[in-house]
Amino acid sequence: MASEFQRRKVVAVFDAMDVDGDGRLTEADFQALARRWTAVAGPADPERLAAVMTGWWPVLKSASGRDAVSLDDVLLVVERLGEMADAVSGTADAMFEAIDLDGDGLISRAEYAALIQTWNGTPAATDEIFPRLDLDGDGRITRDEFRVHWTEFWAGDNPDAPGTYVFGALVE
Ligand SMILES: [Ca+2]
Ligand SMILES: [Ca+2]
Ligand SMILES: [Ca+2]
Repeated sequence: MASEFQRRKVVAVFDAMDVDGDGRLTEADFQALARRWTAVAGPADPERLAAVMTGWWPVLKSASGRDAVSLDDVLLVVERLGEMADAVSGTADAMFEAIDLDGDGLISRAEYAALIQTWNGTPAATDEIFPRLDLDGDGRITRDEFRVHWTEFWAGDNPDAPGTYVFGALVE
């Protein structure tokens, strides 16, 4: 069973992904997220960004076996993620490539802020979160740092872990 804390994290992300607010995730939600991302991404290749965001959909669809995915479906998938370490780190790498808008192999503050704006639909403060994710304090998030946070978010159960905040301050 997912813990209460994991459930709260998943609820927050589910609500962000459910762009049309009908309580189910469908392909249309991911297309809407992809449009939002390309709108805030500046000069980055819009097709590449859209491919990453809409790429979530077939994964969720096949993991849940449904055409419209409910919160409970997502929770069932998340419960199995602890045994799917390779899949989790694969999605971490795909997301990293998309967040790294200028392709320099690092996530800057501005690139992270663009991700959070996509996720929330509005600009949101990231000044307090970014330093927590930047484990070595060099002002950039490396691929290895991101992989640690991403895995913690999806498969971990520690409210104090920096990875809890990888999608912004969704969990209060
Ligand atoms: Ca929806
Ligand atoms: Ca970059
Ligand atoms: Ca760093």
